[in-house]
Amino acid sequence: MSAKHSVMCLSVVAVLMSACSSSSSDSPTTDSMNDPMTDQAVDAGQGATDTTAPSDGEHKHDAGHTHGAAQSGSSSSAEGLEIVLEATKWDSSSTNLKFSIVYFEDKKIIDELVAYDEVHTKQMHVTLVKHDLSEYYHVHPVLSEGMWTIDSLPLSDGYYRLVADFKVKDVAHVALGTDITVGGSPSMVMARLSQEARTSSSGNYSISVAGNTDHSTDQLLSFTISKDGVPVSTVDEYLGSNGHLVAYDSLSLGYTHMHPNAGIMDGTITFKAPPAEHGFSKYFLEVKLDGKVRLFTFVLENM
Ligand SMILES: [Cu+2]
Repeated sequence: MSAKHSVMCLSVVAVLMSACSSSSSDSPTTDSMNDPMTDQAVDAGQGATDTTAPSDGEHKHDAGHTHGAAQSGSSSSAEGLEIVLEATKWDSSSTNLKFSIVYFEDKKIIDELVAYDEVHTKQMHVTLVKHDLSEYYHVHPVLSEGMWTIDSLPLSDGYYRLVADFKVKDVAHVALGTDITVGGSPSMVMARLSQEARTSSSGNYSISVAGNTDHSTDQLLSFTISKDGVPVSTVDEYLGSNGHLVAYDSLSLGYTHMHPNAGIMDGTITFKAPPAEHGFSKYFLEVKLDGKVRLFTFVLENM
């Protein structure tokens, strides 16, 4: 990387710095990028679905780290870095989505970014959410010669927000977002959320959320997990954390990715949620229970 690139990256830190950079205690693992499907959570519908998943190998646990990024992922470029899709339109049957992260200047691509740090055991986390917030995917693409490839996903026709969440090696944590179109000419449908949904279940498990987000200060959201009505005492580590909570603002699709403040206490894991816009947000919580990653979804109104 040239000195110039480093400078550009440093300014990315200032602009897009998310609290996610606190993941430095995730030591690098041998969990490399060649097996993207092993920890792919798929929610193919409005409700939480059972997600078969994966033993995703060894992780060092960084108990007690906390991070909640301010909303991001709404811009495809920032301070010299840009996400470039191989194509913006896809068939539902498309096998692979490909993109690269590039340095650009004067509207020209200068170089591809190839040096990443692992965050939560992966160099790249991609979330795809349908604009109406009815489908959500969190996947880990494979890097080859500067190009990231996402294995095929069962996307339905419509518009999706794709957010690439990564850390430039030794520099900045960045979330870049862009939209993709699936199908010929899908209609533009946004989520019309008007009601909170504070409980979600998957199999024998159910989770309820307490707390509210605020437009001005950080707030705590507590998720209580029970199995057959009894609070659970343990959750399995997944991608180096006890839980992964991703929130989208229902109108702007602003993205926030959070991790629990500490371990599970009395069946509850707690997240610090940064300020959010007024209105409704949808939350996608992935937790690993009895060896299986499950997805739970919630709707909260921001106060
Ligand atoms: Cu996460």
